[in-house]
Amino acid sequence: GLLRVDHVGIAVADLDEALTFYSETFGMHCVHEERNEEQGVREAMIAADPDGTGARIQLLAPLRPDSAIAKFLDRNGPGLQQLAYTVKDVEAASDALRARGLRLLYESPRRGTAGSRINFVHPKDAGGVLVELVEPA
Ligand code: MC0
Repeated sequence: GLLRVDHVGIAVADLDEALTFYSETFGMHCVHEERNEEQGVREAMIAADPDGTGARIQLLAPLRPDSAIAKFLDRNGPGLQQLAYTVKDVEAASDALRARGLRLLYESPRRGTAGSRINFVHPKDAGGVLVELVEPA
């Protein structure tokens, strides 16, 4: 099952600009940054609390025009794109949701942030929310 909210993902056009905005406006700081070529994103995890162990926000910027984030930005502009939950076992969690009739986007898990394993529930099967399942490394 789901253990907790892992992060909330926000689509942005430019990662460096967004990092500056969140830092200068909200005093949030970056706890992790990477490129994920398969997902076509440059992403940064940011946190409000000084030790970075509390809730995290994932800023997601497109690497390519055909990526999921580029399409989202074209359609909606910047804003909330996904809600991610931590799970212990992403395969088991995916199977349990499939058994309840939900469509998972990937047949088997793919690589997510910081070596995690991830899958997604189709937003049309989750009340209009793109739900990500994250099994941390
Ligand atoms: C699309 N829809 C959404 C949505 N994206 N609804 C809520 N939240 C979103 N983010 C809606 C569309 O408006 C459309 O509704 C319907 O879903 C189906 O759209 P579609 O045209 O069939 O599909 P696309 O091309 O819009 O793609 C949507 C889909 C895609 C979710 C399949 O974005 C995808 O594969 N996402 C998973 C990968 C991903 O998001 N990667 C970036 C984050 P209407 O009513 O108009 O029909 S990478 C990441 O997150 C990693 C690094 C990590 O956390 O570790």
